[in-house]
Amino acid sequence: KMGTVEIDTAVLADGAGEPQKIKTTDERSRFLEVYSQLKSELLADSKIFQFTPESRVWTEKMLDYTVPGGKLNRGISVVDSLRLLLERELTEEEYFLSSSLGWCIEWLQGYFLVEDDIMDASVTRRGQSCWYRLPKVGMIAINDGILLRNHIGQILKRHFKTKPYYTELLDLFNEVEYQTSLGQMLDLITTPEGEVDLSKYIMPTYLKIVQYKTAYYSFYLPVSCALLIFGEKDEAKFEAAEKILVQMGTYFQVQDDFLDCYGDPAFIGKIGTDIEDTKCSWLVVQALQRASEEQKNTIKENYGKKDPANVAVIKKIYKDLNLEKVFEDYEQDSYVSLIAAIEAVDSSPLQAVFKAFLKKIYKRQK
Ligand code: GPP
Ligand code: MG
Ligand code: MG
Ligand code: MG
Repeated sequence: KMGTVEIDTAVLADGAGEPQKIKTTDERSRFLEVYSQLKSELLADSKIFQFTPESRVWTEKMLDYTVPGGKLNRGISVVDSLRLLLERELTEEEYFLSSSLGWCIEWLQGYFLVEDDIMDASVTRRGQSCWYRLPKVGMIAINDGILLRNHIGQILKRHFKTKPYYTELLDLFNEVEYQTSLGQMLDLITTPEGEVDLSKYIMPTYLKIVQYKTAYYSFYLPVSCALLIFGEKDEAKFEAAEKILVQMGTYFQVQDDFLDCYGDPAFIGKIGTDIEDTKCSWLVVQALQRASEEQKNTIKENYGKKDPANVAVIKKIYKDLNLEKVFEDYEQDSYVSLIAAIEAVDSSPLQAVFKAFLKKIYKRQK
């Protein structure tokens, strides 16, 4: 189902001419084969650790539950980006390397989501119960997240140790994880338990949170991974990528905040908790910019409460303020300004990389 918007066949220009859905399914299953290989390698006994039968079963279940079940946009983008940078089809080795880095990003995402769902007290994720909510898992999920994070180092060591860009790669993953945890900190300390402080929900704070908690790992990281495999040395290319991809990641998180309230849980695979969790969401920031004094008081009294009746009051105010239309306009404006920024980049392969990424997320429904 998710295959319909994923791959820009025109940009890929592989000339095979088969229907897009089949191509996308193939792309996904080829990518998943690499997951199976990386998983088997991690589950094999090594100098570091001899698995007991129980621990091997636990790890395999945990991986299958937390790593491959998402849209795989971030991971597959490494492969797509490398293909666009090289302007040709990938060799077996290039495919394997780029998809392995893609999987490292999916592992990182699995780790973030396992921990984020605990912190946000979320209930569902990717159409199933959050990992920590399974009765047998509970707080073991905290350590499972730590394991996922450490699997990345193992994968990188196994497959990239001899590459000239190994140090840069390790540094990139470390830097981006640090940035994401800084963003997560801002997200969490802007929403303390108890008294709701509406003065915190302003656009500069919002932009800083989302740039750090989402944009770096979701957008800058996949493209930077592709640039490293490609052998890019020019720092200016990475900087151009950062500038545009942070902007794109901001747009992506605004969509995430919008879908938290307006998305269909059955389709987006998760139940929104931003209102209950007092989050500095794009919607509440927009609402406060438009609310009357009376509406502001109502927001203050009802935001951040678990009771569905309070949540409904907030959603009613969003409706009265016509935030759906505000979002529609924002989406349009973001697209126009991103395209303009992309067209100002002085490298056409890089432009193609950015456009392919934008195409995957523009007007997404999940
Ligand atoms: C997503 O925000 C943010 C992350 C997944 C980063 C977590 C970082 C850590 C260091 C654990 P979100 O809570 O809005 O995402 P979702 O809506 O998917 O729960
Ligand atoms: Mg969350
Ligand atoms: Mg969160
Ligand atoms: Mg969210």
